[in-house]
Formats: sequence, structure tokens, C-alpha cells
Amino acid sequence: NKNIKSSAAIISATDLKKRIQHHLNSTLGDRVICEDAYKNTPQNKQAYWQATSLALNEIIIDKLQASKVQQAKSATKSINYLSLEYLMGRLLSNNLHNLNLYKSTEKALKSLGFDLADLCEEGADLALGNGGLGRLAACFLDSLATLDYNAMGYGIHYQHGLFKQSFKDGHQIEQPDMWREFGSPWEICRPEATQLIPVYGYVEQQAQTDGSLTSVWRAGKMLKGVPWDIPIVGYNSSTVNALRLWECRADSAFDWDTLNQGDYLQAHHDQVNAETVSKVLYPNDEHDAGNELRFIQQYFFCACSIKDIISRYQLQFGPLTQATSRNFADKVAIQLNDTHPTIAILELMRVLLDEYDFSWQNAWQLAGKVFSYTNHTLLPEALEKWSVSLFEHVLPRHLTILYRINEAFLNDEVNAMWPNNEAMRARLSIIEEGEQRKVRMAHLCVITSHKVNGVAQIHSDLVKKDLFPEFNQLWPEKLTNVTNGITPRRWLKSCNPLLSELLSKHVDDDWAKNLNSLSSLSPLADNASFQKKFMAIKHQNKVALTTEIKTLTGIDVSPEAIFDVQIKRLHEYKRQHLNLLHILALYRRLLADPDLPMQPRVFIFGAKAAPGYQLAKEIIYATNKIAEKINNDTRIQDKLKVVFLPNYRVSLAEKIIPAADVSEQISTAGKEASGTGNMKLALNGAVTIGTLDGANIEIAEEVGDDNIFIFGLTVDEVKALDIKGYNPYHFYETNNEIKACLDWLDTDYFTPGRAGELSSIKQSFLEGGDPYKVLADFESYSDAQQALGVAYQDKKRWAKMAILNTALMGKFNSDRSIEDYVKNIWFLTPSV
Ligand code: 26Y
Repeated sequence: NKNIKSSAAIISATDLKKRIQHHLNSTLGDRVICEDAYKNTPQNKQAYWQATSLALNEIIIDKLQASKVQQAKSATKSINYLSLEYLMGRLLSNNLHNLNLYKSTEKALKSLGFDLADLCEEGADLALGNGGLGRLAACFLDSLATLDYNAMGYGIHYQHGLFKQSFKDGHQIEQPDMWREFGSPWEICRPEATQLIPVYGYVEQQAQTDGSLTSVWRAGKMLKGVPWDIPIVGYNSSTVNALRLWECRADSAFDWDTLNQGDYLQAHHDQVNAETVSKVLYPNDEHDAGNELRFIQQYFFCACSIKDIISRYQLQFGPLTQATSRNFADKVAIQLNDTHPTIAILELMRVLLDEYDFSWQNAWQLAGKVFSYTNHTLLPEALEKWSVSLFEHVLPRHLTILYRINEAFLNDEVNAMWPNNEAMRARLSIIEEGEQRKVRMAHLCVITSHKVNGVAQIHSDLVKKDLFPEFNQLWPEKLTNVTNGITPRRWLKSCNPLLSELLSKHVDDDWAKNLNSLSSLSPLADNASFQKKFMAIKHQNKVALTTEIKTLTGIDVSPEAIFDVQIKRLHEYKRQHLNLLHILALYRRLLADPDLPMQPRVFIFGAKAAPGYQLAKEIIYATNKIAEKINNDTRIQDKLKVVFLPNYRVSLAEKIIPAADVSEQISTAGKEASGTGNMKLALNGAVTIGTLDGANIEIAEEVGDDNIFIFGLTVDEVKALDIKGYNPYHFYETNNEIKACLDWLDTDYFTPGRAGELSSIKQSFLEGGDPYKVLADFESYSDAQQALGVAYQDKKRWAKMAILNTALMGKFNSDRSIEDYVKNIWFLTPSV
């Protein structure tokens, strides 16, 4: 096994150079003009990036094959991670770091006249996700391979990932993402593993010879699922796993068949065109839009994945039968990344019942052993509910199975605990009754799974207490916590090379694997010379970001200012508008007293708004307009700058995070399940200003109260306020600063000649009832910002805080999260 590990390490720069040249000359069809003068044209850089990636992928594929052999030999249990989203970002730099080939590739490219870091910028982001949930899946894949677990990620091969964002006169414009317009060097098509997926049609009751009735599904259409594998390279491990993404195509043979039966119009009535199924990632997060195509996306990918899991199992362990079903559960675990892949439960049941002749009891038992579910949100608007009529139309057979699961659950489990309690039956039923009957996907997940986890301690507590209290009563062992994590490979080693090098000089252990070892830096937090080195690196990273800001926005900022960063999807609950309100207050204070003693500040935003989320888009517009005014106001002597970086995505995060001084984690307490950006920023030495929400609480526990700025209402205080009745007008009427800033939004000060353009934000606070308690938390936030500004001016104090944040993030290594899943939920052993 040692051999597999070292096989990559022995590849020399000379060898790599040959491999790159080979791909330039043959695979890419001699695309490069090889005279020195032409070397750094955009076309050449693209070609060299592609050739380098192809050369690397060849090495990776060798390891992928070796891993498969090793995994088969060790006969280890596999984890199959089902997720509609994977925010992978770019792969070149990370793959090189994980294989320990960065230095030699750098050397190889240098001899060819190219800079590796520069070439890495050529790759498109794999943006097959919206935000936190999708990025978490990507971090988990990295950790699983690093820890030598046998894992497969399953998802959709979207033709277009998350939209590209630009600003036009301050407004968000969405453009299609073209990540694989000309293919991607990392993908391997696997036509041999194509799956056929029935959809639509009707269920027929068929009499058996013994007189019983069986349900037979006569499908109305066939979809074809073609898998594309992206290798997932472990860090300094021998494992390469795969992310298997399904592309949807029409099954022409089937359509031809229906055509010949004369059912052409019938078969095509109301039905989606196959290619559209994997065409585009839905850009909503935390808001369920609920339409047919999204539903078919979910089903399509679940069905392909379940069939693939079973066929991989059978290939290795032999036929799946009732007699061997225990073995299946010993070898296969399936994790549902939120409720989006819930249909996998119904599909597994259907396949076992209809295709493998399982009894109901056996099938249901197996499903319970195999599935577990992660909840990522408490927001009611994000909890998926699909209408029964849609189910009936698209998946009639699955609906009958769902009804039977529900019946058994209500009659056996609910009735045993709460006998003849109609109200409780209605509350817990998978079906929500009403004018439109709906399927509560989360209920199906909880009822089926052997474990259900939240993603940070407080969130998991709230899942038990507020979201599923009855389920928790029924099954006290089922609901549990796994605090999220991030991979230190991408979020420190690869994105912050200067800091990485410094850390490696002072920490004996390989911190990129054992992140806890960074705690040995704690004694150095007070050491003047270490402080100087640490802060010099922060400064250098800020200089680099300054250049990036200039390129992307034309705005000049000074690296001497505090870089205060809020980067995440745009949502009212995340409260970018609290940040904005405070910026208005600072601006107002500066106008009143231009000599106000204050460390210059740059407020940096990065955020995409869901295209249909009106208020979120207006907050972007307002931020851009306010930024324009502030950045050009000479009266305030550059003490305040506001930058909204367009097209926030993984690769942009990798540039912002190493340069951040302050991390804004300011959600209303109880609303942010965990957050993971908070971990990335703290790991890179940014100090958090945040509420007691999500993983902020655990970050505060790790770094200590002196090294974080906590403000605002707690979860219990928010609840109490809701019970008492929250009146935002109170704050508007009693706090002059709030009143002045909100009234400012009604004027044309920021939008000359167009008064009222920013009024909707004020309205959401007042007539809208301020659902996220922005006004209630404003003063406390403003005080915390004030304290933070004072702390920054004490250079030693700040350096100490920053260092301790980096040193004490060990807990948030995604390797730790994965080990938690392994011990409590998946029960895996490493294959090596
Ligand atoms: C139903 C559909 C519209 C939908 C699509 C995407 C609903 C939700 C989402 C995405 C949710 C998400 O990203 N949640 C975030 O998950 C992170 C990882 O656990 C958490 O850190 C973060 O707090 C949570 O908001």
C-alpha cells in the first residue's frame, strides 16, 4: 500500500514536463504556437492549463484504478453521498497539493516559460452548487479520500452550474455558467454504467397465480442517465475516489417504441424533454420553489444512483436477495444531503419490492439500515414539500409505496405512543392535508433513517426541540449532531501559501492533515517576532487582494485599512443589510465629524442573490449605490470604502479569505444552521464579529471570548421577543441614528434624481415587521464594531487575536466531521 502512496511522489519535474508536452502535441492536436514570443497569450495559457490538467489526471486515474482494486480487496463498506449540489471550485491546484506534486509541476512549467499559480487561474470553477450545502459536500469528499474511506459522491452533471453574476448600474445580472463548453480535462465518461430510468405512466394491479395482487408500473417515458466521473484525490493518502455525476439524455429507442404504438401525443403530453433534466442547477437556496422539472431532476439522479449502488454491490459481492440483504446493509451506507435526494428512499424500496422480490418487511428494514439524513436548515420556507398530485403524475408507483410507509408509521409507531390521537397523526403524517395535499419530504427522511443529524450543536438542539420534538420523543437516539468542518487543504494550504509556509516552519506535525497540531502555535501568539511575521503575511495577502479589487471594480483601497468581509449567499436572515445599515451609520458619523478618530475600513461583500428573490437583489443594488457615493466622497478622507465584488464563487473566496481581517457572521440567532465561511475565515486569521448562532458558538468556545466579538440577541432572547411581540418601530422611533439612516434610504442621496429606489429595505424593517430583527440587534452590533476598531489599533493585541484564531480552529477540520459520521452513523473502516 505504501507503493501506491509514493507512486505520485516519484514523478519528477522532467517527467511532468514530458507528459505536459505530450498532451500539448497529441491530445490537444498541436494547439500551441511554440515560439517564445507567443507563449503568454490567453490561448496558450488555456492550452497549457489543459495539458497540465490532462497530464495530472492521467496520474490520478492510475491511482483511481489502484484504489478500486484496494477497496475491492479490503471489501470495506462504502459511503454513498447523495447531493444535488457540489461546489468543487477549481481542481488543478488542489489536486497538485494533495498529490504532493505542486513543486515539481511548478518547476516543469517554469522551464516551459509558465507560472503555475498563473495557469491555475485558467480553470473554470466547477460551480455545481449554490452555497454552504454544496461546498460542504465538496469538503467531505476531500476528507473521505484523505482518510482512505471507500466513498462515492453522486450528483447531477449540470450543463450550466450556478449563474455568473455581473452588475449593471448596480443591479445583479445573471448569465449562464459555461464550465464545460469545450469539455473538462477532469471528467471520465462511463457509458458502460448508463442507466435507464422510467418516469410518468400509471400503476396497474396485476393478479398473481396465488390470487394476490401486485402493482406493476407502466412507465410513460424512459430517461437515460450517463455517468461522468470526476476523480477525488486524497491528501497524502493512497485513495482516489470518484464523484459520479449523471447526465440526462433521451432514450430514443423507447420513444420510438411509443411512437409505433400510436401513443405519440399521449406519451409526450405534458412531459419534459430529457436533455432539460440535467440542463441547469436551480439557483434557489433556502427557498423551495417546487416545480416539476426540479422534481424530475431529483428523481432522475436518485434513481440512477440507487441502480448504480446496487450494481456496484452485486459486481463485488454477488446477487442481492432477501437472504443476502444483511450483507448489503453491512457494505453500503447512503447519506442524504438534506431532503433533496429523499426520493432515493422510495426508489430503493421500489427496486427491492418490484425487481428483487423483497417482502415489505425486509425492504423496509434494509432501507432503515442504509439511509441517514442531514438537516441543514430550520427555515420553514426551505423545507421541501411536493404536491401529491405531482407525485401521482410523475411517480405513481413511488406514491403507493409512500402511502404504505406512512400507514405503517401512523398505525404502528404513532398509535403506540399516542393512541387514537388524531391531532398527532396529522402532525406527524408524511402527508400534509389541506386544499393541496403535500408530501413532507423531511418526515419521510426522519421516519426511514437510522440517524438524522444537524450541522452544529445549537442547530441540532433546535432540530430536536423545535423542528422534530415528537420524532425525538419517538426515537430518542435518532437525532444527533455532527458539527460541520472545512478541508484545511483547500482553505489554507492551497489558498494561502505564504501562511502555510510559516505554519509549517513552526509546527512539527503535518497540520494539513492534523489541524489540531496548530494549537502548538498558541504560545507564539504573544511572541513579537512571530506576530510580525504573521501580520506581514496578512498584509501581503491584503496587497494582493487590493490589486484584485482594482481589477474587478476599479476601486482603490488601502491595505492599511481594516478588511472587513462578508461573503455568503444573499439572504435576509444572514443580514447583509445589518452590515449595510452600520456602514450608513459610520458614514453619517464621519460626515458629522470628518476628524472622527477611526481606523480606515474597507467593507468587502461577495454574494449572489437567487434570481427570483426581489429583496435580496434590492440589497445588492442598495449596497452598490451606497458604495458608489461613499467611495467618491472626498470629505471622509478614504476612511470608509465599500466594495461589492461581482461573481462571488469558490475561486474568489480563495483570494478574499487569506486577506480578511474581520469575518462578518451576523445572522439572526437560530437561523444559520452552522455556517462554514466562518471557519475558513478564522482559520486564515480573521477575527469574527458574530452572533451566538450556528458554529459561531463553537468557534467562540475554541478561541475564547477575548478573541471574538459576540453581539446581539441569543436564540432564547429572539424567541422571547417573538412571544412578547416584536415592534421594530420602537427602535426606529427611539434611536436617532437608526431613524436617520432609514430615512436616508427614502431620499435620492444615493440614487440622484430617483428617490425611493432604496425604500424597500426600510419598508422591510418597518411595515414588513423586520422578520430577522435587524433593528433590535443594531445597537449591540454597532458597539461590537466600535470595540473591534479599538482592538485593531492595538497592533499587538490584534496580532495575538488573529494568531489564536488560526491556531485554535483544529476542531473544524472536515476530517473530524467525517470521523464523527464514521463512528456514529456510517460505521466504516478505511480500505488501506
Ligand atoms: C429546497 C431547495 C430550494 C434548497 C436548495 C438549497 C434548499 C436549501 C439549499 C441550501 C441550503 C444550504 O446551503 N444550507 C447551508 O448548509 C450549510 C452546510 O451545512 C450550513 O453551514 C449553512 O448554515 C446552511 O445555511
